Amino acid sequence: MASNTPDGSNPLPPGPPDDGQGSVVEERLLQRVEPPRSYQVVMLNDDYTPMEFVVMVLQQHFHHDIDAATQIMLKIHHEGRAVCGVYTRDVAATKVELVLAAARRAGHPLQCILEVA
Ligand code: TYC
Repeated sequence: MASNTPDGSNPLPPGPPDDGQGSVVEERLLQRVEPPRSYQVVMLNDDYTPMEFVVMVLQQHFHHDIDAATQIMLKIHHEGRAVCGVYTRDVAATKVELVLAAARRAGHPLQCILEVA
């Protein structure tokens, strides 16, 4: 923007350009804002973590009811993995941390990971 004082400073705040005709032209800037990426928390099977513990984790940390939690636990048990939930990155990362901390505290090797959904 051109300055309009001798010392080069501009006392006016930046704003829409003046077209010199008494009207103001506002430029429309093309803004593309990408939606935030989604991240899925995936739980992995192992041979040692008790089924009841996995169901409890799915209820407490992912807010599944007992039936859904049991279905997801059985899917992990049979297929090796299942998605527990889909979140923004920070929420998903925090859930992974909390689940791993709870599992270690209880002495279980349960693993869960974060993947781009
Ligand atoms: N496979 C475990 C067992 O037989 C149960 C289990 C399910 C473990 C899901 C981990 O993410 C898991 N006790």
